[in-house]
Amino acid sequence: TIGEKADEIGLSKEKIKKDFLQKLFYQLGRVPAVTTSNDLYTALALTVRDRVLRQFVRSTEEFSKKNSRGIAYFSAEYLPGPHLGNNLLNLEIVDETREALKELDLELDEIIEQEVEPGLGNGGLGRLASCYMDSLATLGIPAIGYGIRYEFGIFKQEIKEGWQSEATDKWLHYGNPWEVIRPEVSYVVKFGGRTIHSTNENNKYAVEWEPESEVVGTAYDTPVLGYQSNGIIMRLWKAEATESFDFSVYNMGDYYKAVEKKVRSENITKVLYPNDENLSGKELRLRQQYFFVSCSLQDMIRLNFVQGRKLEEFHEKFAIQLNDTHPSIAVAELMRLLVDEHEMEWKQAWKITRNTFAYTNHTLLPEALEKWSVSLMGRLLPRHLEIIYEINSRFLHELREKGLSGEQIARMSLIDEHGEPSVRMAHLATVGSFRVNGVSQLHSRLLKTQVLNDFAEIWPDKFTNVTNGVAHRRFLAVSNPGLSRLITEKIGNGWLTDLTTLKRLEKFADDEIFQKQWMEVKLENKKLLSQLLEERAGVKIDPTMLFDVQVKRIHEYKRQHLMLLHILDLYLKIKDGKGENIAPSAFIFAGKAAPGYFMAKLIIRLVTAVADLVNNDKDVNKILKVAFLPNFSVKQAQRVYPAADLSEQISMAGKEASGTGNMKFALNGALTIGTLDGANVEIREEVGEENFFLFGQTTEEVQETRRLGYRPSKYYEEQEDLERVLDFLVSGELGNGDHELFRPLYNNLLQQDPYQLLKDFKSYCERKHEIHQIWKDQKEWTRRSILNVSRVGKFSSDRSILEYCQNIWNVEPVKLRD
Ligand code: 26W
Repeated sequence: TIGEKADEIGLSKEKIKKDFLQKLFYQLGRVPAVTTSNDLYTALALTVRDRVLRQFVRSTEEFSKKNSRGIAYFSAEYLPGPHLGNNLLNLEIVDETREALKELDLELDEIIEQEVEPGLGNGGLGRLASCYMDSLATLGIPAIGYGIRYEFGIFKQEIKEGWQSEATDKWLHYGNPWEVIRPEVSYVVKFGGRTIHSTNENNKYAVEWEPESEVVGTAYDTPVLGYQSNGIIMRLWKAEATESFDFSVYNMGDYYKAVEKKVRSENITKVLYPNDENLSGKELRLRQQYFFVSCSLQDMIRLNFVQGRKLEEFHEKFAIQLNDTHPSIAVAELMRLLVDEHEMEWKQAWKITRNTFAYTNHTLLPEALEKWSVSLMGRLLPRHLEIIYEINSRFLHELREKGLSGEQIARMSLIDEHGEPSVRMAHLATVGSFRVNGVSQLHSRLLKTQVLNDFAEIWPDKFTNVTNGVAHRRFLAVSNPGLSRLITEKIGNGWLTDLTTLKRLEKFADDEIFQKQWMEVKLENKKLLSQLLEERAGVKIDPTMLFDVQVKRIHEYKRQHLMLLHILDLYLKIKDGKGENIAPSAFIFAGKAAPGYFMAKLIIRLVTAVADLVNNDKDVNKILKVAFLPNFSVKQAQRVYPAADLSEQISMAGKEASGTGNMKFALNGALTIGTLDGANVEIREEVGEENFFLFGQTTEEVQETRRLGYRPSKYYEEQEDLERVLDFLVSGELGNGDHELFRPLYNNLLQQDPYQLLKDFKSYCERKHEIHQIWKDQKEWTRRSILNVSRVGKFSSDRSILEYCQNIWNVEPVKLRD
């Protein structure tokens, strides 16, 4: 029977309870009467991990039987979010576990709360990698995610006197029950030194790399479970010294040297760089990139041999997806391994390399396109620099034969000769890959016509698009149980594996009873977020207000300050007694600023200043509230999206590659106000233009504005409202009477305004006005909310991964059944 089966594989309530108590006793040395919350969490996590590992082992067996092409996802960042709740959902044992704990007088949700998530990424790119892991597992693709096990992840953000302050993220402090250490899976990685070129005894040209130092990388595996059965692993590398303590040392001096060496080696995986934009010349960052790439490629070559394959078949056995250029040194490293270590001919090695890699670009921002100075690369990776030069000279030769102009060839070269010579990593990745993709239709088009235009012209078929998607099981099923239940009641639970079935909700959009239930769920979610905001931001918010939300990394191009200018405009109107058309609104912000990014930190300071002003003004605070939720993370995100009414996606057109928060909001029933940027374009196409609040210039208009010589002060001079709001920034009424506090922002907007806020301000305010009128008609708002959810089926990461399978990797899902 089903019950017996569940019992046998540990999925029954009884089995879960028994194992939980055993873990508590035997692994933690505790009995229920004396436990800390962390003991309870750890015992439950270990109980669940056993079940996850079982699925993983079975999938691995299944995959190796099929012997299909395996996918290695190379990413310097992952943001898996809390594991426990997600794994319970995927194992389909949420209720059983809740019951089992209840019998022990314990509350599942409280235990889930205890988890500290791995913050091993900055934002969109890292979270996307984890969404893809979820879908790869669910779809049964033989895949492995390679990355770095940072000891300290993205900093913990605190707000002190209105400013962001950073604290270390000690995510491993309480231990990590989800990972399995594999001490036997470890590789040596070399750095520095010199190369020796010679002709060996067989008269073969050979290069030897005599490094200055070495470190060892050890694998830490975290199983990632897909929905209902499959499991894959995320394999993260930790750096250690080659011999941690050399006991053969003869004197104390040597002993201390050995200790120092150990410390220096372990530095490599100490900390994640908290930048998601320019990061020039940081040697440790290049060390991190090379370290994880080298371990991963050595691991794959070992697997290739274990499976009895020839190295010549490497590209048939594997495809490697490069998550941005961060791992792109892999192109040179694979060449080195094949040519130098395995004595393969250059031509054959190059063919294998070019048929192994595919590259995803995630940004058009010029300052975020990675470059490494030739001198740094030569010092740290002397052999790789030679290989890059060789790849380049052959490539440029090809271009000359094609008859390209000198100018064009210089533009395409892997080496940038302007100023300090440097290696253009995006060019290396493009030349070394069989496919290059952008992450939304608009972004892929801009990639082809602008940033990588020269390459697209010679290799049109290399370029393609895969629009991003999100793990809807995490961002709807796990994080919004109320809405999930309501949806499942109406259309069944098929949406868990096929999000497009949400379409079936469409016919209930006008159903008044359904609308009422829909509103009730949203209100419950808003109450929960209100509680959180009261605890964490000290702001009391009436849950019936319009929740108008912008959560994402703080960046000028994302224009959090455009939203702030509008809030100040509303504030001033209310003060003038002209607030009658304003819908009571709570403006909610969250997001981290790179620690060295002054403008972004000043924008956070402006949020807290506006919050102080608005929340403490008796004339205003019945109508407006402003809150900054500190330390945005996957965990926080899961509480924010379900409670949002309005999603702010207001970047300057042409700057946001895709955005993925936009999808998470829409999936949870928020309407969007947005520009025609990134995936907003496709969201609008799906939900219908009448259900999307569009404003601002298009990418082409933005570029035209710039070409004609943009003068932001013109808008200041022409628009009274705008003038008043901008002047208010330096009036002393914000930030405890300090006139100068926001002067840099004021000057920047009036003098340069690189992201054209002033130009888009008017159309943004007009749209907001319209939104406030529609909000007053709650039925109409709810109808649109239902339509939004029913039409965003496209944005599941399952769909994205299937496109990668078909258009890039050429693999088919291996479905595993119980
Ligand atoms: C050099 C340091 C650095 C670190 C990270 C530069 C750039 C990055 C990332 C590429 C920034 C990032 O997360 N990009 C975002 O990727 C998402 C997933 O594709 C997109 O949805 C976002 O639009 C894009 O900004």
